[in-house]
Amino acid sequence: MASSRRLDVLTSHLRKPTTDSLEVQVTSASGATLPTSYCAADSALTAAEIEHYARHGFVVKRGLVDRQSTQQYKERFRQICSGEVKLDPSALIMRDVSIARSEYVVDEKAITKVQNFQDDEVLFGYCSHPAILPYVQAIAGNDLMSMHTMLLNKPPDTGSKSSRHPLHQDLHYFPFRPADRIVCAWTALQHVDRENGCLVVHPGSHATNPLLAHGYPEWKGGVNKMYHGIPLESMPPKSEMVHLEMEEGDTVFFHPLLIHGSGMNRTDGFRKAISCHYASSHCVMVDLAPTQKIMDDEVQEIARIRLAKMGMASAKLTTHDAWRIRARLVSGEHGSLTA
Ligand SMILES: O=C(O)CCC(=O)C(=O)O
Repeated sequence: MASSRRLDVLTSHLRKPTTDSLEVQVTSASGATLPTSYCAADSALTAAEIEHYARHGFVVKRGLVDRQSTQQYKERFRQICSGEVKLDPSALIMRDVSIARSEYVVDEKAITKVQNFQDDEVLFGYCSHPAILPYVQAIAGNDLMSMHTMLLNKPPDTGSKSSRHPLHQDLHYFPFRPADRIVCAWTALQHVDRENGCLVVHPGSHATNPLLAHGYPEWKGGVNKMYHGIPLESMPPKSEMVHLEMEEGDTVFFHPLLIHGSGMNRTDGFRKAISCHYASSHCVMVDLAPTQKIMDDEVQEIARIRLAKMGMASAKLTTHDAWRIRARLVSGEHGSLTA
């Protein structure tokens, strides 16, 4: 959907009388038209917050997730790192390129990201957290799947600058549409600021950009696996970037076309956050655009390695299957996404 149309659809809800829910027709990237509901009427977001999301592509809710939960997620992460808790083989444990190369790696210092924790009951509690879900429903509708889960543990930079996360749009990673029915919730598990590499966003970029071509940036100190970025010529001016400094429990909800990333961690501590990407269960799977081929290839490569480790070297998994098996219903009913 063209960006101006996307803004129109979102802002039109502000003008609607408050009926229970609104059916809108959304055309997916594959050309299919599907009905989705947008629950502005009884939304957890205020009209001002919806407008902020529509215009800027993100909205921050302060103190949204309680401290007991944030502490629980951090403790679970510690248990995973120490080996006390073993994750299901579908979970993906990532290490920083520069740290993974170094000789001495202990405990949680080794692990920079845990992805696909949908089968861990403690971490997955975040995805269905009662404080988070109403906001996600306000943006993507009541029938919701969690699609991608991450606990991020940005390490102190070793000097290589590899702790940076290049500017990117999350939609690059996803083979489902429409983009307006996908949203990320990202919660700080501690104080985050420019020193330890908070999120940095380009407000409004979700409305002014299509899905851009992504690739590995040419960084001398190395780039972490799957840290794809937008090309230099599409980089927003630095002066327009906004750093999201947050406290433990603060949560930002953002659009999958929003250009964002995070800076280097210049402190001695690890910077922790937890996130989940949600999609309406009425989204549809699409063929990845030619601009997303790098992503398709890497998903296939990881699937091949995983299947081989599980003794199923001859099995085949399509990119769509790889997404479907990690999708979990978190509210409402199943739809076309997992059909
Ligand atoms: O938490 C971060 O440092 C950045 C995370 C992010 O942008 C992502 O994983 O898409």
